[in-house]
Amino acid sequence: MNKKLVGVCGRFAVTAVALIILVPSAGRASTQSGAVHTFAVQADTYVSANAPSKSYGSQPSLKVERMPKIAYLRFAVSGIAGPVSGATLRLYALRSNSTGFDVRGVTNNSWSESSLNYTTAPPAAQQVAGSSGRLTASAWTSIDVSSLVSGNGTYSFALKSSSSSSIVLASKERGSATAAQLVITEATATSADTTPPSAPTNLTASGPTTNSISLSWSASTDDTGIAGYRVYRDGTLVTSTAQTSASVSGLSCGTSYGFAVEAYDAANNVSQRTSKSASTSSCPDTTAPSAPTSLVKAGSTSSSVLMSWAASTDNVGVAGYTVYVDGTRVGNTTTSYNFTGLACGMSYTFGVEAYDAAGNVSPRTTTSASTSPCPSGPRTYYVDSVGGSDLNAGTSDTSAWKTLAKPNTASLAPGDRLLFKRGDVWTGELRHAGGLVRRARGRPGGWLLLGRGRDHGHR
Ligand SMILES: [Ca+2]
Ligand SMILES: [Ca+2]
Ligand SMILES: [Ca+2]
Repeated sequence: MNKKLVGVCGRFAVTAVALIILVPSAGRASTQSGAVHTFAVQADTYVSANAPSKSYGSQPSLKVERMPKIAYLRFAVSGIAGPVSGATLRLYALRSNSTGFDVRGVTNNSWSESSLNYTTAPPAAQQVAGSSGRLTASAWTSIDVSSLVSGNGTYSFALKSSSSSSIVLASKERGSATAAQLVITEATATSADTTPPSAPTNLTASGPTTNSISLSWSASTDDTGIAGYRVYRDGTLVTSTAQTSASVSGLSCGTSYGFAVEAYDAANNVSQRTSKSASTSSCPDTTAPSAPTSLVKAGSTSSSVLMSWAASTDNVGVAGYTVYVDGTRVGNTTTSYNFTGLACGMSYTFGVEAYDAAGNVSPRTTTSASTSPCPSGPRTYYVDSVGGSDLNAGTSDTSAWKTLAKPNTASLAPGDRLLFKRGDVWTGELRHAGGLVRRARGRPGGWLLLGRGRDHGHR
């Protein structure tokens, strides 16, 4: 096959200098709007019914007439980026002709100009794509074949005529300056934009939940306008939007992700990506603390019990303990609690639960313990105006009361005794529950015993 292809579109050789003058606007499609591409014919020949087995592919001319003689031309179209707005077949007439020829499409592109003859010629379409009209000798004629050319690909055309005299056109063997051409114009709107948008800025992640994060960013700019944005999560496209924000869902709790956003325009020119890392909210705590252990009585009085226990553990952290006495909640604390207001000599069931900040509660640990026995027999109280204190319990010489106010208001039972430090001085009356204390007598150990409780034994 003779493939002496002379392409003007971005790959013309020195032999095509003359064509630059003929088609000055030829250039690269991707950088011009309404770019024009000119393609030199790839193969051309004609067939004749007078010599059905003869091939004319190497002849310097193409002949067309009613007899019939039919010319075939083939073009290879490439480098068209966008839609085609127009296609023109150009042929150089060597003789004038008043009738001219019609152009039809040929779907079979596998023919060879060196072997094509009338017998083997592929059929031409019934539909006429365009007509040349009158031909002038030594001049170009142009036929609109836009209906046959849609973009890149191979195209074959058949030229037929009702003229009784031969139409004679230049074939490529006559020279590249007069060889047939197919001139294709790209649509303007979609051929112009090769400039990508600017990268989105100020990418911000906000409002994290356990499974979603909101993203927002400042709009990109573009010479022809932003068509939209694509959002990526760890490099995987997750959504496209025309807005400048997006919510990415389906995430895992307590996890860091790398997000990126890019802008694109109508021609799908894509900006650089802007990225940002962000984490979802921490996973919810649904695990309860362990039950407290080693719950024991650490001390007691006749009206209180001090309980202590070993700390519970938790996947996040123990926030506190709830304590119970005989099933009644009485308060929160750390790893000990002093239960007060109890009756003397009684057994109680003490319980404790651990809880965490999410409100998960451990099983309750319980144990029984008793208050100290109830006091029995007469009680003795001490009053010391020098070394005592009314904040003391008054039940021993080292915890003596100080003033008369305490013995005057103390709840005394029959047989109870009040001991006053010998040598001390008190001002005022010593009274108790309506009756004066009457008797006093000395006693070893430096204390003065005053009276007997039976003198005012009512309560
Ligand atoms: Ca030829
Ligand atoms: Ca653009
Ligand atoms: Ca927990």
